[in-house]
Amino acid sequence: MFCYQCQEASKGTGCEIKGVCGKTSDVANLQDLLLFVTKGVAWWSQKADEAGIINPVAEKYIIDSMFITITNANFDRNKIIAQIKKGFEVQDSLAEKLGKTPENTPECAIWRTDSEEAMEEKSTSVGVLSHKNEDIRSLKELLTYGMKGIAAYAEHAHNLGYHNAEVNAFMKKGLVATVDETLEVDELLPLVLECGKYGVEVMSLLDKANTESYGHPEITSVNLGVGKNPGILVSGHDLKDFEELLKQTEGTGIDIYTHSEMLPANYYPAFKKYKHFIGNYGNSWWAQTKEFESFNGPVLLTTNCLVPPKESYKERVYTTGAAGFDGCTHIPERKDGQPKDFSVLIEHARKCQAPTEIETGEIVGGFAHNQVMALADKVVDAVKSGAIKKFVVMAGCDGRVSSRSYYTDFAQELPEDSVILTAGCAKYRYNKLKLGDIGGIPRILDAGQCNDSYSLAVIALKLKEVFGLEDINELPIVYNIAWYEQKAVIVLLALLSLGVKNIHLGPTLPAFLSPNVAKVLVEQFGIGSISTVEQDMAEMMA
Ligand code: FS2
Ligand code: SF4
Repeated sequence: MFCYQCQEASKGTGCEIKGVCGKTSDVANLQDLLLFVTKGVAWWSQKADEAGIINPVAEKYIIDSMFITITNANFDRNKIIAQIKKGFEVQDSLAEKLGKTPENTPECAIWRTDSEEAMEEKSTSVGVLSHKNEDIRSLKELLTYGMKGIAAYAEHAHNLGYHNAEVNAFMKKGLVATVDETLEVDELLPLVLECGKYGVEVMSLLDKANTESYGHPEITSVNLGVGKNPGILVSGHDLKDFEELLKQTEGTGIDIYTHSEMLPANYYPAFKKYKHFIGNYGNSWWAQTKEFESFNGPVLLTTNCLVPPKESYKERVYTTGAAGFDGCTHIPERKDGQPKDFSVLIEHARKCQAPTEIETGEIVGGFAHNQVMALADKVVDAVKSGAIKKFVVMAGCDGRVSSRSYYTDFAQELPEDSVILTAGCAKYRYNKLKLGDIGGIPRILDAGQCNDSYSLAVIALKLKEVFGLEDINELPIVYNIAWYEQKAVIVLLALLSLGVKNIHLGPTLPAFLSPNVAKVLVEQFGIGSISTVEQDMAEMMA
């Protein structure tokens, strides 16, 4: 195996024996093969588009398969093998519709086997290192990881009935580009930036899907304590799953709590009306090995954010959608427009004790674009009067490494006339600090999940308009972003495509950036790493 797609890549270069995330070598290789087959599906699907053949099954397959390979999503070998086989079927059906095999068909579009052994063998030769030139490899992987992020957001939007044909078309174009051996660095770079543009598109689509389905997030005090009933804890990012579970548990005596990236579900008007929705339990994804234990009840992983569960609570872990783990019960997909059936979790919860309280109190969030715009006058006045001197975007991811305490220290050391804009799980490094407010505006404004970084961009663009500025970089906004997995890659590319410059990215720069590609990002966009809190503070607050 060789994988370097996340921030915790072993030794800062790549995992080669087993993933730091817990992914085994065979699963990592099979995920590479799944990507290979998915590229074949993209190739056939593009040909079908050219011939005017509509192929939504292929488009959904591409989204699902890419999502499955995101860090901490799916560790289930059998599920990945089944998805590879499904890919062969999708390819065959497109080939049949097209009638003949076109010339220059790439290997990923014709390779087939039924044998697991042959899959294992093939899987070792189609991974990251199959690209020999390190700059080409770097750009193709950067593009691939950006598209994995797009796939995740497209999947959530799809679940709510929202699609964007241009985003789907770009996914195919991007995937096909990764198997085009003739492309040079100067042709791949624009594709990476185009990926960022579609990142903005897909986040906008998901924002529309979420807000039209569940209302605009609003200022909310989220309870951190627990009730007396047994509960179900929901993690991951999928709001449709969350809604269906809320409906199915109403009146059952089972309470619902959010974990990690599901926290922003507390901000949506449509979910607040459920009395058995108690609040948020715990912290960001990596704290789950302790917090799932003390929760005592079943846990539903709707997407990535799964850490291989300990035996002590594994039988309480359920997966659905792109998530999967060998030995954990998987809740099947919706069929014929019917909701998913969560009754097995409900029955399980009935036999469990109520959660053990690990903290009390409240945190405040819900500052997505609509809510911030409702406060626009206040915010603009505070900037004009000098009460707010800087906005600091500290969006992105949290992770296990101890050096991420940098973000807690940075938040704590910020001058009192600065406001943090956040989204994603990075916030857990500082969202329970008492940073106070500026004239009633909290100093930490949480827009929501990682995809709600879109809200931060909307807010920035609106402020640019209000202040009559030419360039988004003239705003008193600085960016100190933390990354961990591939959704953060698309958020970063999206910000670059909007023209944002001088983003600080930490805790370390991606291992998949070759020195030359990193140099381009530094020269063209001013991307920088982080150093010490003192030094970065002096630079960013200047
Ligand atoms: Fe947390 Fe980072 Fe959300 Fe992941 S914000 S680790 O990309 O999907 O979460
Ligand atoms: Fe390693 Fe991250 Fe890949 Fe897991 S996802 S194998 S931790 S680089």
